[in-house]
Amino acid sequence: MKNVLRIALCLSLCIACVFTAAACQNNSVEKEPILNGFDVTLPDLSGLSADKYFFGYDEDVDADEDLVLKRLEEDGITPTEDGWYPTLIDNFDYNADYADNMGLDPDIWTASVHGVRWASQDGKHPEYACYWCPEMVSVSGDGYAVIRSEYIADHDCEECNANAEFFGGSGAGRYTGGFETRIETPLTDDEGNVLYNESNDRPQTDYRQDEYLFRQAFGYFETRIRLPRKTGMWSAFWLQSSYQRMVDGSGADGTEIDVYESAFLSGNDDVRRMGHALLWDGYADGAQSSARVFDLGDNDLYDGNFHTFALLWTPEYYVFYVDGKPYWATDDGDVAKVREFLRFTCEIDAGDEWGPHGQKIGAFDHDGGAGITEIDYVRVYQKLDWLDDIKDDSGEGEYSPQN
Ligand SMILES: [Ca+2]
Ligand SMILES: [Ca+2]
Ligand SMILES: [Zn+2]
Repeated sequence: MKNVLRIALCLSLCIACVFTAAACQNNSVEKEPILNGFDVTLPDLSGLSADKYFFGYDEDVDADEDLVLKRLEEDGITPTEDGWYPTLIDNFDYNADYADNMGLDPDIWTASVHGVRWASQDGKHPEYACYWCPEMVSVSGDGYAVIRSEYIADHDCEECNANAEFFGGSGAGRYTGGFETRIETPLTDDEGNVLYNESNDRPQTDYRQDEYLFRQAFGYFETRIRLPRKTGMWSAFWLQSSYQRMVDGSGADGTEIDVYESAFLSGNDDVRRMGHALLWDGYADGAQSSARVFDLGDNDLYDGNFHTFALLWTPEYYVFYVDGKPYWATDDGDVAKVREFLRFTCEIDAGDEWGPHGQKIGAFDHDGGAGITEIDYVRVYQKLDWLDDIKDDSGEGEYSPQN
């Protein structure tokens, strides 16, 4: 169960708006980039191949310049003059060997686990909840990772069926999902049965028990995506730390970094907006966040074309880019110094039509086909200069409870 994003978006932005609608309507949309004097130059990656590459995930190597250079040499890779080198390049080319992992390279990705993402807020229609099922993730012959978001009247999946008590019992529901570089395992009882929270029907997890296929601190993260053109849902590319919930007054020990959230397909005047967010110190008492929504001018992200979304994460600040243009540069939350995993996820509204960033996103249409999110590639690079600044997870501070 992935409640991180939901809680993040809800508590900090969405639910807050439900209860403070007046404040919500005043949510400002920035007309101009906010760069705060930081150097927002895109890294010069020319000379580096864009072919598929995976440095691997090895904390005994990834922060040691000598060991990094040794491995790169073994892999036939020479860093750029500025010290940039690739760590994860996946173009999502179809590979029959990956069929058992929803088409995704099992060395890099897991499909996000089953769960009730959002309980239905329509009492007459409990099946209007948003469910996550790995079967909504696939890789197409066109070379795209695809996440489907769809109302399915007769959803049929072994694990969904086995957990019918949590999935409405009829197989009907609003289904979507995601994939990530984390291995999340819900907590189980002695007999291996998933433990659910009685209060909200969500599987119990403890993020401190997460394992990873890939994590990185700092670098340049770029993805090319065709956004889903359907109301009542959104997609996102984000980074997360399993220690985001350690409440110590800082995000240096782990910050949710929302590179983009496509929540603005609701009304023609809204489609040229994009939101970016930072959230740290959990999602309950003590939770802190910083977010901005920008007016993208003539750039319509819902024109049916692919668009790029990128993050430059230095030890001192973050820069958020859309189609190569920097919109927000900030050091809010002290800037995370720890390794974080990657996530691509979709969300469906469960009845209140609120999305992230205090935006009404419309009702999710049960007809008219699935919302299709297509990810052409993700490319991650690291810079040699920054390896010394990587910090191990401290695990200090108070762990923010589940909510
Ligand atoms: Ca913290
Ligand atoms: Ca591709
Ligand atoms: Zn399923």
